[in-house]
Amino acid sequence: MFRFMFNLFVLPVVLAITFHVLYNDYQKSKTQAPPSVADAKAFLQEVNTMLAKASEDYGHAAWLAATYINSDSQYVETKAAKEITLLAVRYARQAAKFDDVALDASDRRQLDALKLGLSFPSPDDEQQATRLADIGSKMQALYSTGQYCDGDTCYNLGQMSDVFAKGDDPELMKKLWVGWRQVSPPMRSMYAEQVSIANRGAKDLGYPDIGVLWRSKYDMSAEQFAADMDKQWHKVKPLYEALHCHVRAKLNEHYGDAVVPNSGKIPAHILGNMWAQSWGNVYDLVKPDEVKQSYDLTQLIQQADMDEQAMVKTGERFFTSLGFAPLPETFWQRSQFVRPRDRQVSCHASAWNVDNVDDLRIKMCIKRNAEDFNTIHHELGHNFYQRAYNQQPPLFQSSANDGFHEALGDVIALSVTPSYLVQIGLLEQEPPASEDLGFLMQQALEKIAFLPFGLLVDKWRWQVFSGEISPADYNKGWWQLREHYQGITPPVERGESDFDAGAKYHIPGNTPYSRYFLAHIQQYQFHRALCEVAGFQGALHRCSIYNNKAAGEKLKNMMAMGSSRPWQDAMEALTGQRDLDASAIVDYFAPLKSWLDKQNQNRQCGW
Ligand code: X8Z
Ligand code: ZN
Repeated sequence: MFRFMFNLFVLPVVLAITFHVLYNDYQKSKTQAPPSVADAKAFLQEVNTMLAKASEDYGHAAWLAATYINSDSQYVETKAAKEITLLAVRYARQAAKFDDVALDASDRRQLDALKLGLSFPSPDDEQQATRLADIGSKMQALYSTGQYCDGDTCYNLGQMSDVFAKGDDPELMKKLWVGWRQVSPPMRSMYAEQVSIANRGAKDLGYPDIGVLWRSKYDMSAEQFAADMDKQWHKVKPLYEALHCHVRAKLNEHYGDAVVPNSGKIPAHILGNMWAQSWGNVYDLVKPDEVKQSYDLTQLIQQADMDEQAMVKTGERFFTSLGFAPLPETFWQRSQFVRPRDRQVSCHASAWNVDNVDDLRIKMCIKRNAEDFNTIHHELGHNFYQRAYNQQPPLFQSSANDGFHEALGDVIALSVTPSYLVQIGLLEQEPPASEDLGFLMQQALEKIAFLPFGLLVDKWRWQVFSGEISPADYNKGWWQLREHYQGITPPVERGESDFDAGAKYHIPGNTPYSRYFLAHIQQYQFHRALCEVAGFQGALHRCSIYNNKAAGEKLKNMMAMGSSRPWQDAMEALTGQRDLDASAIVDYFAPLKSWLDKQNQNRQCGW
């Protein structure tokens, strides 16, 4: 997660007083004459100044609450969250006063950004804003401190993930799958209350519900956005179905009918991941037989004695090889790389720019494996993006759309190819082209398997926000989507005393999720364009832009735009295209798709 301006803007008391004075001044002047262009400019100036300061203050509180979870840090963070929410909501409501003023495109865009900036707006009311902040803080702490004890053996989420990654004990995986989900029933009523408060906040800003607000952030209508998501999904669905079919057959071979049936949906606890959202850990069970000497990046990292910090340094070196300046000294001093032994922290990976200038940090509990090596690149992508747009006015200090932020580091990770690993001395020699299928399979298990999950998380929320799924049906609605889109099934019966959506970080964390679906499509478009700039010829999965300054320059220029222009402009600057285009991801995986289709010839696919 990267830091979203308004999610995290905060205002200290001193500034809050100033704000009320200015607000009152503005109200008075409003009764005298209709607002002018100059009024709007003055208003934007004030908003940018106040929100920048507020965001920095909130950043420190939120960092503390995420890396030192106790009642005091939660108190400080809750207060800060309430203040920033109220500030942003009040400014956003004032923005409407300029609806009829003829502003230039940039000023108009800043006013729009102000209205759309909060993911969970509260009504302009102290009590409701306080409750909203309180619930948010409580749910996140519940999630981050969640654990499950089987007799005397207790597991935190990281330890449970290790068991899923190993995959050698289906009974234990089932136990932990159920055990982890004890974290969320206590969130259920809080979540319903939070939704109803934020829905009132969204209405006050002119949106029917929070879902419409979320879908309105993409420089097109909310309806067009939802339709575009579905359109992209339909283009990649055949690839997902082919992968699903092969993986199910192989898991069935390995675990037997009693654990994984050879038809229908795949049990969710057997795919190597707590949420069955990416399947990279089942690679060994499903890899093509003809792949003989595929390397294991986890092993390479461990054999090279790379520690956690060295993994981050390696990631940073990729960015500097493209021409980006190295991370500041404070990054190394202030980041959280490993899980501390002496306190509770949030381990879900995130990237921060606490002062919106150069106080960049990542927060992870790194494990020395390939998955976290990828995540490091993902998080550093956020950091380099944050720095690249720090010259923009605060209201434009974010990515072209939220999918861009999520795609940036992933694009770099796509360049972590065998030839790159040879270049940096992790791998001895590049495997022959005949081994490419293995590489593609590994990538597909991460990226293609993710797509339906990336799509459905917000489909569920959109329905919850609109009331189509009522609190009484939270779990039913969740599993209908999981079964329909992913073709997976819970390993044990679930009911409405469960709240399985809440056992996924982004639900208690209130982070919109469509961004990851977009990112998974976009990153292949970006990769294709950058490889072209780099003059690379050959199959896209073999391209690495490591060391290529021209590709770096192209990327940096796009990043520096922040959100100052419609995302289509940023997309065009980078790729020459103005639309999302799933043909890049489809082309990238084309050789694997042909192979999968052959494997699946005599299988009954689908669920
Ligand atoms: O949450 C993340 C990042 C932080 S923005 C680690 N991701 C999603 C997830 O873990 O569910 C990256 C991929 C999807
Ligand atoms: Zn991210």
